[in-house]
Formats: sequence, C-alpha cells, structure tokens
Amino acid sequence: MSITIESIACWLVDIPTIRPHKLSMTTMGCQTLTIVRMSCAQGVVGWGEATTIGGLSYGAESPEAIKSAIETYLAPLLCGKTFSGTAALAQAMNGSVKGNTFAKSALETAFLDAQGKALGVPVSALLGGAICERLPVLWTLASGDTEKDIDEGKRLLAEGRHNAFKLKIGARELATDIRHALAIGAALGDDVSIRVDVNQAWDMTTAIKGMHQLQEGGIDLVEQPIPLWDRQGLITLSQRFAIPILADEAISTSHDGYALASGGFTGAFALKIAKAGGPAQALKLAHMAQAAGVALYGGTMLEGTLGTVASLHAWSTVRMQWGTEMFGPLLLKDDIVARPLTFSDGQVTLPSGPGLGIEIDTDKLRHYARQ
Ligand code: MUC
Ligand code: MG
Repeated sequence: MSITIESIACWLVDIPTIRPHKLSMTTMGCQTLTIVRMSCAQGVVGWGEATTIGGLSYGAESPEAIKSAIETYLAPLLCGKTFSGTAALAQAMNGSVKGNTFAKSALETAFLDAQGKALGVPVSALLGGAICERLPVLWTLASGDTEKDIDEGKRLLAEGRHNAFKLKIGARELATDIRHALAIGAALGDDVSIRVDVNQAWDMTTAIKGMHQLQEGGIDLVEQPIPLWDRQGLITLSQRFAIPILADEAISTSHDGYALASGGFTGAFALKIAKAGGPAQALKLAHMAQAAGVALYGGTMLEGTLGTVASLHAWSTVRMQWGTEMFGPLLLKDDIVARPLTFSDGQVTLPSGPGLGIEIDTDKLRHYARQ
C-alpha cells in the first residue's frame, strides 16, 4: 500500500541514564534521542527515532546533525511524495543524500510505522514476518567499578531479568581490564554468558594478548577489539582464536559484511538499524551474513523504546545466534511512550498491534524535548 508523506517534524529529547555508563571512548550520563513524527495522507502518523552514543564519540553523526540532515535535506525530498515501500523510500533518500544513515534510519522507521498502521499489520510483517515473539536480551555492566558491576549482575540474575552480560573494557590498561572481566565472570558463575566490548580501543599487539587471556579465562565473545578500519586485523584475529569475534563498528552495511565474510572472517555481526539506515536496510546485512554462514547479533545504540522496538521488529524476522542487547530503555530514567516494553526471563517481548505497536506519550515528548 502506497503512503503519501505530508510533513515531518523532529525533536531532540534528552533523558538521563539510571547510572553513568562507561565505554572505552566516553561516559554517558544522558541519552539524546532524535524523534521524528511523519504525518501522512488519511491522517496516518508514523514515529521514528535515531540515537547515537556520546555525541560524536561513537559515530560520525551527532544528534544535532541528525536533526539538521532531516529538516534541511531529507524531509524536503520526501514531503508531498508517495512511496510504495522501503525500497522506494531508500532510493529517494540515497539518490540525493550520501551517508547519514542515522537520520535515514529514523525516517525509514517512521515510514514503516505509518505503512503498518495504514495496512493494519505489524512492522515485522512488512519485513518478512516475525519468527519469534520474544527475543533474548543481555545487559551491559558498565559502572566502571568491578564490585558495583558484580552487585548489579547478581541482582539482575536474582530478578531473572537477564542471564547474559556484556562488559565494557578498553579504557584502562590491559591487565586491569582482564582482572575486571575475569572477576565478574567468576562471581556470576559458569552458567552465565559473559562477553566484552572493547569499542576499538586496542592495537593488534594488545588484542592478541587480550584475546588469549580472555579465551583462557572463559569469556564467551570479544566485540570490536581493534579500530573499525582494520578489516584485515579483524579477519586475522577471528581465524587465530577459538573465542569468537563480534564485528560492530567495522560493519554498517551489507557491503562491509561482504568484504569481511569474503575475506575469511568467522564470528558474528552486530546489526544496528542506525548503522545501516533503517530496519529494512539492516536486514540486507543480516541476509548477506546468513548466506555467508556468519552468525547474527541484535545490536543497540542504546535507543529509547521507539528505536528499540523498531529494531526488534527487524530482529524478529531472522535467527539471532548470539541473541540481542535491546535493553536501551532500561538504561534510561524515563521514556516518551505510554507503555514500557516487557523484559523478563532474559527476554523482551515484541509489541503486537499495527505499525511499531507503541503509543507515544506526547506530554512526555514535550517535557523532555530540547527548547
Ligand atoms: C556498543 O558499542 O555496542 C551497546 C550496548 C552498550 O552498552 O553500548 C552499546 C554500544
Ligand atoms: Mg559494540
């Protein structure tokens, strides 16, 4: 069903985090969501979100630049036009705007929400159809303090909310990071999956040493140990160690995935809708990975509920061998939706209902929107 876009509005929404979240390149105390409302013909309204981490410390688009790209370049391209689906929408956007995948992701999400509502079907149905209603979801322990992380992990295990954890390392010297990771692994027990994310902080020499020690210590997975540009290094590490590598910053699109897989990379790809330009675009990388026998993982940019649900609709259509990390809303003190997602037994439930299946709380949107 074709959708005619009439107008697009955009807000920057600042929401504090429940505790400082320490990554190798920044410490987050607040998350900025770029929220999009797409008003379409027949009164249909779609919502989208683009969110990055720590201003410009993770990716090349800041929240302010995302809003500017949408308002100045992308919205004028789309408003007043009719699109049959995400392929037509992407063609229009990519024809005139290079890169800016975060901004495009918010718009593709809003379009899918509108099209789903117009057709009376969930977004997952527009992306191939959900093969599961609940998805595994881990939690990131990243307070920066080993004892605090152990307490947090034990509490979440006791509550049954999560049974797998990711640790953020790379900011401190290797020996300290290894001690930190192995202490948490030992305290939480053998049944709990522990993975680490280095966020590109190591050089190759440190990575070889670090991977060896993490492998010996029983850590399950190492995410993006070296800089994103070092594709050959990632391939070499993946072939040298039994502990699997998860490529995150190194892969955004199916082109990146193809280059890594055809170069001999083994391991897994972290999919993120923002890196690819939207839920439908991220699935192109997923399908490419499936063809190459590379495992999948549902990644987050620590989005609020809107962006998290958009991702979940896409992730529900493929098998995620490494599960997902779609816990973003739980890291935020508040959100802009009427009903929160349900997290229990290490899983999150995909909302039902047309479109994304969520309702925006416009009072909260007004309250948190930057003036
Ligand atoms: C990243 O690099 O994976 C995902 C989970 C988390 O804690 O940080 C993000 C970013
Ligand atoms: Mg990562």
